[in-house]
Amino acid sequence: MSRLVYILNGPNLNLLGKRQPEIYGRETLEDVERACSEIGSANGVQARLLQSNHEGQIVDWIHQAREEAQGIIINPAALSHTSIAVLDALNTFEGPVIEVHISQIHKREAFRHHSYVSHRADAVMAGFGVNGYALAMQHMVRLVKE
Ligand code: DHK
Repeated sequence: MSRLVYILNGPNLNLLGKRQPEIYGRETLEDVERACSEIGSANGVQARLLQSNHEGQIVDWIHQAREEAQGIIINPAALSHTSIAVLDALNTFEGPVIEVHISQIHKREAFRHHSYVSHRADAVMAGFGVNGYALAMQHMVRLVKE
């Protein structure tokens, strides 16, 4: 049976590669999608990367994932630090959830140190740059095949 993993991205990540490259690097979400799809297809797992600047859209995609995905990788971006709605939505999802932060949020401003999403995430990546998505995908393919 083929497996599907959602890779959800929150506000401002559409500008990845252009936005504050000294923090987030020069690679784009398209590069992330390519890297994760390669890892997925080598392991019989499909990756679907989605990005929105709107909290409700992220919530709706998590509900959609309940119906068709076996795992979620999520970079909630600023919603990490503010959104109980995203946390509640993830709590309705039964499969594995991996949270990704491109930057090392614990080294940054205090308001970035707490993530609501971490209350649900089974694993958290921070500070690996965009490679954090690929590392998360490598782990996720193992989890969804178990
Ligand atoms: C991305 C953002 O947009 C910030 O709001 C977070 C996160 C950190 C990241 O490192 O990927 O605080």
